[in-house]
Amino acid sequence: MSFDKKLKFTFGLWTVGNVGRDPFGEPTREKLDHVQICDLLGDVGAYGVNLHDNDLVPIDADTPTRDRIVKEFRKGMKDNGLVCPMATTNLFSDAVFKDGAFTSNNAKIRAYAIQKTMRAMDLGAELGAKIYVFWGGREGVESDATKNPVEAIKRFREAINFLCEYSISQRYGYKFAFEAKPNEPRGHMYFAVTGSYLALIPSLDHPEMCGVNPEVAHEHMAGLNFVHQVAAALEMKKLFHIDLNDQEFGRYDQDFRFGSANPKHAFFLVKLLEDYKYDGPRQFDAHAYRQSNYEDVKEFAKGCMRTYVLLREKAQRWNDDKEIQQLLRTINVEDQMVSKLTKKFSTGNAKKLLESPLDRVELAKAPLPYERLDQLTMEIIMGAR
Ligand code: GLT
Ligand code: MN
Ligand code: MN
Repeated sequence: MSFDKKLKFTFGLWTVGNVGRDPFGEPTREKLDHVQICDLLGDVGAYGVNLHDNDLVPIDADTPTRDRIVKEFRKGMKDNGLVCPMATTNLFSDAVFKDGAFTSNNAKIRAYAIQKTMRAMDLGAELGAKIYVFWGGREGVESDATKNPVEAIKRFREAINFLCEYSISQRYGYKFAFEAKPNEPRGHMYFAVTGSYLALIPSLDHPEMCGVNPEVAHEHMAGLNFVHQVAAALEMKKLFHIDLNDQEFGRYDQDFRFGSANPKHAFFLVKLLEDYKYDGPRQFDAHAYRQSNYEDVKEFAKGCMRTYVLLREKAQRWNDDKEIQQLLRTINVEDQMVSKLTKKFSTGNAKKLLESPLDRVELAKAPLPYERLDQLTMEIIMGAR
């Protein structure tokens, strides 16, 4: 099986390598090593593989061990035609990060988190990664008695400014992509939604290097419309990476196969990415059901990619549909005269606008056949059109 490389379908080592552990149960699958995971991704026709430092190199590995593992992994990637577009740091598993990494109350832990990230950036650069993701898994609190939230933002900014300079000084050419999540594993996490990072970025020393990595599940957990979060990032030219998966609204972090829980949202997401020609990696940050064996894990991985491709075809069908296009012309009412006035403020335009005869009763009569439009959309999604 192979998928269009231009779509840049990637999986983290931690996704197809997930062993089925959850807070209530032990693993249900044997652990695969890094080369076996490359083989699995090669089999299913993926474009690339991403990693946290410790998905590949154990936290306590000495240098010869690290170098051996990296060499094996590079061979595994090469043998399977895989690239590594993105790398990141595990700043959440080890006990040292139990109260945060960049936002820890302890200056030495903050320094260790930065040091660990510098080493992980070296590793990523060695593997060819150009995108560096920051998911602040432990950056938060259970009780606001324990940490000053204003200080936390300042500490986070300081760490990122430092690491931007590190990337520049090493000529790594990284783009940083921040990933938001509202809660889990912390009771409350800072930078809860993608918009929080979009607001932080202009306050950084190198805003041009920084963007976001939104994840479907993370915004759905908060009951938000993911498509709108991604649209904001796209419009601001800040969509540097994306984590595709699925999630029932209001539940724990489920990381389901892409499109498996909310196909209608997934359709609009794919349509948005395709209409706006997003050309970064499409990472599936998801894992197979705990019941699956590795044969079924492959079905899971192929399913993520296949669903994306199918929804992409449906988005094209939607764009080509004559009746839909006719409806779009009906609902989007253009008027050159007034648009000229509202495009940019001037005292002249303001005066003319105040004098314009805009009859609210007449305007309210314009037809909005949204039921028809949405039904046609559903018929396309359901394959009836
Ligand atoms: C972890 C998390 C993901 C993040 C990964 C990057 S790790 O699996 O749930 O959403 O993208 O750190
Ligand atoms: Mn993610
Ligand atoms: Mn998730």
